[in-house]
Amino acid sequence: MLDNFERYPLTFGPSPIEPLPRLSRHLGGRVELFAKREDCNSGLAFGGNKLRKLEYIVPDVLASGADTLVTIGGVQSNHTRQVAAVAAKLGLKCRLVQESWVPFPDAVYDRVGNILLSRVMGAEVELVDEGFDIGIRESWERALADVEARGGKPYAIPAGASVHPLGGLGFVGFAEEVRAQESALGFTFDYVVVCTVTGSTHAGMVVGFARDERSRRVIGIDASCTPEQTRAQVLDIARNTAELVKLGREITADDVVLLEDYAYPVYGVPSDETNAAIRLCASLEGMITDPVYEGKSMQGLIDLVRRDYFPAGSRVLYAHLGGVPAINGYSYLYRDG
Ligand code: 5PA
Repeated sequence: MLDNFERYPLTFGPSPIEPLPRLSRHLGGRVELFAKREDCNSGLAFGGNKLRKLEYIVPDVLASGADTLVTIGGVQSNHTRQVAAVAAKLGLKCRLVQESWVPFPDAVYDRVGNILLSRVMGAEVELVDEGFDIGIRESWERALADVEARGGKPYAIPAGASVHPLGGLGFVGFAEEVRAQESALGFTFDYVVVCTVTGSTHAGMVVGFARDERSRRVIGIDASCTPEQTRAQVLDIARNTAELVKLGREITADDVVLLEDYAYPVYGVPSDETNAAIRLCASLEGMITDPVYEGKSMQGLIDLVRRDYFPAGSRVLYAHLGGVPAINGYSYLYRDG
């Protein structure tokens, strides 16, 4: 589906799929759980889902002649960290707008984890006192104008690289990659579970899995806590991406499954149930998930298995999208494990 698009490799190659036998057994053994490890997909600053998206955006960056990547996220954004790594790798400058999306009081929240890594990689970090919103932000537009005013040539990457016209392609590729891995494994997955916030990860999967009519088998777990906006953005990106790759059929609201039950209390703050899921998965599988994104989709996965959402015998693929560095910003929560 992606043969006509240029790709600049930033990842190691296909990310591994591994079984989660102890977690599967612990949850009753009726379904078989697997993880696709996008969290260790690259040597660039710990990797993650944005690198897969950026592989299809970098050719456009290089063609544009820009000298500065400009993007936006919360203080502990994984996306901004991955953009900083790509800028370093390409020899470009990087300007990051980091807004106060998460009302979290940890004393070192703006010093450790992702933001620390971005600073070490040489990005110019600007802290802005604005709340959570996945839309286009004034602060980001100001940063773009500022780079220009200083004589630079900015390249604009929106939050999560999502509403960029090429933002959905990377996870169309994810579906193609899963299909190839399925033929090597000798079976297919019945469901894919994915964390959804700015939308292009989920949207790319919807389009990629539409090819074998599995869009509705992609179970999005909302972590934005603004699910209406997230659902609309997933649908929008999926429609545009389907057109771009000439899917040959319309994507409709029916293709997008987004569960809203796990994002509480608010974006970026884990509930007791999220923390229990993080601890359970870590202690049974040694697989770490974070309190903002993957902990919430892990909570969703565990709850759905317990509630028999997946028919007995199902094989369920959990897309682990990365994000672990942020856990350092939550040190007080996990001081006793
Ligand atoms: C993020 C996003 P989408 O934004 O493509 O829906 O992906 C959700 C997601 N898991 C899931 C992890 C680890 C993520 O980092 N992160 C954002 C960030 O600024 O880091 C874009 C919000």
